[in-house]
Amino acid sequence: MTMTEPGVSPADVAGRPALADLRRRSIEVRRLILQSIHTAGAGHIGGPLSVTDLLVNLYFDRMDIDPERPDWPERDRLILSKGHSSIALYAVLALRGFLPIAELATFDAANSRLQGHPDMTALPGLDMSTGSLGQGLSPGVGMALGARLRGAPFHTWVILGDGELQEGQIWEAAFVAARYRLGNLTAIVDYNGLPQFGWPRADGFTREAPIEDPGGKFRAFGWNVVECDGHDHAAIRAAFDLAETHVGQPTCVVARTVKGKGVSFMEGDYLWHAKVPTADDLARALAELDTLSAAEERS
Ligand SMILES: Cc1ncc(C[n+]2csc(CCOP(=O)(O)OP(=O)(O)O)c2C)c(N)n1
Repeated sequence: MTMTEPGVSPADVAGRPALADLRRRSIEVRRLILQSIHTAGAGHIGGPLSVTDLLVNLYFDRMDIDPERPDWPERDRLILSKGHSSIALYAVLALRGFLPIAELATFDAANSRLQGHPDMTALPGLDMSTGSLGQGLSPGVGMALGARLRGAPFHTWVILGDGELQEGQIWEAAFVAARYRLGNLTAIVDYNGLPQFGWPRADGFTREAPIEDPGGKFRAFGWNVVECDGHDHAAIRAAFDLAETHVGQPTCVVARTVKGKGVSFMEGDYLWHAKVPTADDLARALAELDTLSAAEERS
């Protein structure tokens, strides 16, 4: 397994956004997630905060996309297979210019383009409708195969939850992707170790990680595997560089993450999987992000 660690990867790279800019974007996205869920009075929160840095890195540093032409045939594709984390994707798309930031206030409302799970028929910029876990890697295989058949240069990225890896369809798709040697396909596992529930036991539920060693399992299916800290933009950048340039095999990036990342009282607490912050929770959470922001400005 290739490991990327903070400090090992190149830091700021000519022609690419500064890492500090990516970190600032991540803080802004986390603010928007918290505010939107509070306003909606509904939504998942731990998973979106977990996947934030991965999405920011993809949309601000990696993917070849154009907000003016969301249906541009040559654009890179992104499938958020863990679709319950939609608010993180909406916030990133808004900051990237695909929709007005103010529209985030409609999250999860009737007739909004921003439903609790992504609806590609409602919002330009979404490459796949998701929400029923386990189904996102299969269309990713189809897109990557289609790109090869058309001779199109785009790369397909699919974000999976580690709880989601318990779905059998993921492994059917993993098998086929390796068979077709889809080097233009990357699966990113948001490896936070916490799903919604644990496994039932006589004395209640365990809180064990839903799946052990996802990298080893993808490797056994014939994939190239890279591991990184999923909250360190330099490490994510280095891992995505390796994934995008690898040929002859699809790559799985196992990104070690923390559910609820960025808000101390939500981090690593499964109860924040889908809980709405009260006004007091929101104020405390935003104050923590302000402190992070101030530290970032000083550094
Ligand atoms: C097929 C299916 N079963 C159950 C659910 C309900 N559900 C939504 S999120 C979730 C837990 C997902 O855990 P994980 O993939 O680890 O995501 P994360 O921890 O990053 O939020 C479940 C069971 C669903 N959306 N789809």
